[in-house]
Amino acid sequence: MKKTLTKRTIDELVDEIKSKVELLRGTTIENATNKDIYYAISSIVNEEINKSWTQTEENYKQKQPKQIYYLSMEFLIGRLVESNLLNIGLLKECNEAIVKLGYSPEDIYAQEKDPGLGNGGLGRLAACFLESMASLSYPGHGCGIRYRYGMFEQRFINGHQTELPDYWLKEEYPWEIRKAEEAVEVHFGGEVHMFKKRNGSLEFRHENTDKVLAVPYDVPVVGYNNQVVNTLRMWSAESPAVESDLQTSHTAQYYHHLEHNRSIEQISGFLYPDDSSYEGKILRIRQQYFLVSASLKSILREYKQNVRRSLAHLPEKVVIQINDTHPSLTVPELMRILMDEEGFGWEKAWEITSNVVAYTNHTTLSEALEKWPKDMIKSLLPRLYMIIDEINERFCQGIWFDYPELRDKIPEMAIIADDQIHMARLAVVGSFSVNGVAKLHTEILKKQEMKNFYALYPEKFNNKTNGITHRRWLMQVNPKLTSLITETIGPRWISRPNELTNLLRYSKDRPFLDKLGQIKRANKESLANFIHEKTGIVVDENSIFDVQIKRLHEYKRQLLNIFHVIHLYNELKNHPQLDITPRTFIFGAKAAPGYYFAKEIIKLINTVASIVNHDPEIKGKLKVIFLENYNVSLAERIIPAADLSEQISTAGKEASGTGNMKMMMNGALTIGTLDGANIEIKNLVGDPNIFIFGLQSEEVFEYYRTGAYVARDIYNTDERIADIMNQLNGGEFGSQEIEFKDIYYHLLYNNDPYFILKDFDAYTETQQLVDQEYRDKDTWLSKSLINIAHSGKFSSDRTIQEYANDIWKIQKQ
Ligand code: 26V
Repeated sequence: MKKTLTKRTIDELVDEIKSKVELLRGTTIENATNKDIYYAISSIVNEEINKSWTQTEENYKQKQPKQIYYLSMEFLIGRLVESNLLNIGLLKECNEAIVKLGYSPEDIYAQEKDPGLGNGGLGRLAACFLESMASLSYPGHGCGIRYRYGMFEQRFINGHQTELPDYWLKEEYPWEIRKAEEAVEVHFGGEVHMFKKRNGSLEFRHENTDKVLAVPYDVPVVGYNNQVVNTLRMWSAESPAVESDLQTSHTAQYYHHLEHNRSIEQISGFLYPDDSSYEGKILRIRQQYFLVSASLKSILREYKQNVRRSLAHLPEKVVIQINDTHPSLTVPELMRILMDEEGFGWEKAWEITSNVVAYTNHTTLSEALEKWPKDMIKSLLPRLYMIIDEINERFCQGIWFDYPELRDKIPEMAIIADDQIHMARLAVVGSFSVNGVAKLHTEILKKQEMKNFYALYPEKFNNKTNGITHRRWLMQVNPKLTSLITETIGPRWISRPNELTNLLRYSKDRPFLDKLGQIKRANKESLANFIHEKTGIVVDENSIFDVQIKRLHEYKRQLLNIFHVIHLYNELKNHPQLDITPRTFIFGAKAAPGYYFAKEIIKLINTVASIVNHDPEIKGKLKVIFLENYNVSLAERIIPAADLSEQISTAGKEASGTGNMKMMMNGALTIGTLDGANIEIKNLVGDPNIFIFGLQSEEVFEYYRTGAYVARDIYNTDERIADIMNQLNGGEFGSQEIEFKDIYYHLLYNNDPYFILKDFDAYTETQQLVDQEYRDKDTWLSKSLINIAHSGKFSSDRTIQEYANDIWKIQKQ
């Protein structure tokens, strides 16, 4: 039986907020700060959520449906107050109540710290998936790490990125509940002893391990309008030492204890901020094992409590989806538990494990693939090493005997090779499903990156094109557009986002397009105000808002974008009368702290910005805005205001992209390469409604194979490029001298590995087309509408439905 939501009038909400402020915050409404109001509201929301949370758990206990556990080192959940209000159906009422009390909803909601527990796309995808699972009434939960420090806070000092620690737990985080009684122990190190049992079988005892206490903090995942509340369980590492341990008269021992505790707490100390280059750091592997071991223990305990059947039936009741290879120790750890603790033999344990685990691949960049030095695993996780070694032996033997045609491929398929453990290979071998995140990406996995494995296990491979939750990324961030859509086609699109295609009928409807234009305009005004507040720079709301927001990486080619800006600037300096459509280039990007070249690009963009923005000869036709500290909250401000969405990665390199979908859903047109999900966007909206340019992935691969591309030839023949390059090499930019020699030398001496110079001509030409087309307001708006109308396909509800049908085989509850 479902409990229904307590519906409130605005006046009732006002009264509740008042009384919460008094009860919880010990102050009166007259003296309440924004923070007081925020905590009062979150408490009201929590009371509402908690009823459904217990109800949902009760329901799962009784019905015992198959449960999905989404294991991820990152969950980039963003602020929760607005999305929880939206999903329980109180957002509008709450906004009005806040206004009635004389406060601003925006200021109240901004009191919440945005937890930066992820790097970018992979972590945000995990958050969208949890929200969709709850909204579709699927029993799916997240398991992650409660890092004390999230993604660093980015500041620009003289145009350089600097990193500040993000201590997001300084004030109480109202959405988490510590569940001390559900803590589990995780064991590191130690020695493995082997015994021969009487029946001749072997027994392994793992002794003298370092024990770490994993304490769960649960965050509710609220479904939309369905009273479902699932759980995101995040583990925190604590010392299991009891107090008496510290009662010692030996100072040395005392310090030793403190030191030891500190090193334990380090495990959930901070998020690693590099998302594209792998380094075999011991702390990172500790984090991974900590997540995997704690989550498995909690999953199996739950199974035993509720299902009360042999673990042989685990695959009927549990799927563990691993988000990239980061949690791939799930395979040997589950094997260990089943064999050493539950008494299964190898074959049965393997059958269970490989039917529970499913693996999602998120990148083909070789520098991001995880390979752990085998000695490191051997000393940190000796029993797991033995199991991985055995998995590897059996796997290689299996190929040798059963697939003689693949014999010569064994060195490139072996899980342990060159003294390293190849985690992607372990994940593929130990799982029943391997999926890519967009059509092209999955094809590249099958035909290139993992072709040997595809030959071996064709049935495992499948595609699940990414998606985004339209509740946060349309309804929450763009309420005006949401109302217009609902007024026009009714509210059914909210539960069936594909029905956004009903908007296509209005693609020539003047009054409708006018309203669409007014909404974009209003969103641009509010972003312009924000920009002014933050940077002091005034931007022209009639200009094209040209947006590139994503992690800074060479393959994403922010450098190509800024080359285009420099080119336009040079053109305007040489031809002051040049007729160009005014543009505001908006950037948001964090670079990994150790990624020198990415940081040079940040410095270059900031340098160009400071010159262009203050040059009177440009007459405000160009503005370059690089907003600091790009994160989920900032994305929510920028995306509804974007006219043009920059998705310009070197073809074949961006697995999917999800920012492309968010901007499309908010009516931006895409300028992009045929890469990742851009291809699927293009196939839906059609060529006239997207700006595609540049090399295709096949051509890129061909150039890598033959080495036929010579960057210097372009430098020698294209004057525009020679000019820009020479400016970087200590030349004049405006009235200033600038120097970015490393960029200059890198492009020429490393032969421009991401084809910036090669694609420059096609890119600038396509940008000229954008410039022309933007002048025809009605046609642009019509194209914008066509993009919105086709964006329903990219709701993560569709993605989750596909995971549920094809991989998880689960039913809605
Ligand atoms: C890799 C590493 C390497 C070791 C250090 C820590 C760390 C943290 C994260 C990662 C993940 C890299 C893979 C990734 O983020 N892929 C992105 O996944 C998005 C969601 O599927 C997709 O849209 C992007 O195209 C893809 O780049």
